Amino acid sequence: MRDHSGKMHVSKIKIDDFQIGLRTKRFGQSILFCQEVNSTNEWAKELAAFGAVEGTVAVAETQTAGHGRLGREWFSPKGGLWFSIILRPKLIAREATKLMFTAGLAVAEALRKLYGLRVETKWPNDIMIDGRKVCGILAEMNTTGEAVNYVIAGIGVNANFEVENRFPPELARTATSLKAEVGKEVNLGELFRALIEKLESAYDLFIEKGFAPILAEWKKHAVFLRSDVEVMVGTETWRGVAVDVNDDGSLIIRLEDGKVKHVHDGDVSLRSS
Ligand code: BT5
Repeated sequence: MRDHSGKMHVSKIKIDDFQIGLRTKRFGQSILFCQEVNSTNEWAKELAAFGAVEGTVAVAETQTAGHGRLGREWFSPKGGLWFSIILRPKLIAREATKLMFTAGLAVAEALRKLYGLRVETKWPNDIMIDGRKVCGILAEMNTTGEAVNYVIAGIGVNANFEVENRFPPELARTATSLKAEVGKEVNLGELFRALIEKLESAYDLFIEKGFAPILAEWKKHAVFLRSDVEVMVGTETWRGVAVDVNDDGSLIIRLEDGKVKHVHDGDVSLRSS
């Protein structure tokens, strides 16, 4: 297999496992693999700019510069599932963040169904198991004026590695992997196919019926709701109760002084009482 930089590598990913038996109409009909890339989101942006069709997926075995929101580092060792999918929704820019919830719902449902785990959604883009992050989602868009040209939905799942061996200690305390939660290595091809199938069905639901049914399902997995939380927004920290997620995707918190605040971007952590 030839990687993104043109070098030949033998991959641990079994490519056929990813594609054969995939029950989708558009998503994953075209899949590009490489052993190592800076970021599958950056790679997918290039593919989208060259006209790659909706549903095209870029997968890598490792990322050297995987990133999260605000350019934060995303650790992407071998054994994880790191991929990005190109979406071309007819949306205006401010609607595109709803795709992050759509993808989050798809991931939570796929992991629940495959492994029977109590998988949770946490605002805005985290997938958690027992309070630890197992997956992060990054939606990045390209626009002309208000119109969205394409959205790259990047999904990173800690699959077959031990976080204790691969992550710095403070991150190992807040992260987990499927291997740790399931008690054995998972089949990456089966996981990928389940994720892509759920992503297509959730995306189609969003496009046909709008955000309401997605958000309603997403909230069913959102264990952090009605809990005491701390929300970091830039350098500010807000404390209160996470009351709800609004239909524009913002988090509604009731602050300790009783005032209600809508937060559009930030990081939530649960406060132990
Ligand atoms: C995210 O950002 O959670 C989005 C992560 C998206 C990663 C995928 S992998 C495929 C595609 N290619 C990319 O380059 N990105 C996407 P955010 O909410 O900003 O969270 C980032 C924070 O999560 C970091 O600051 C760390 O604290 C923590 N973190 C980093 N790597 C992690 C990991 N592998 N597992 C759990 N937590 C991690």
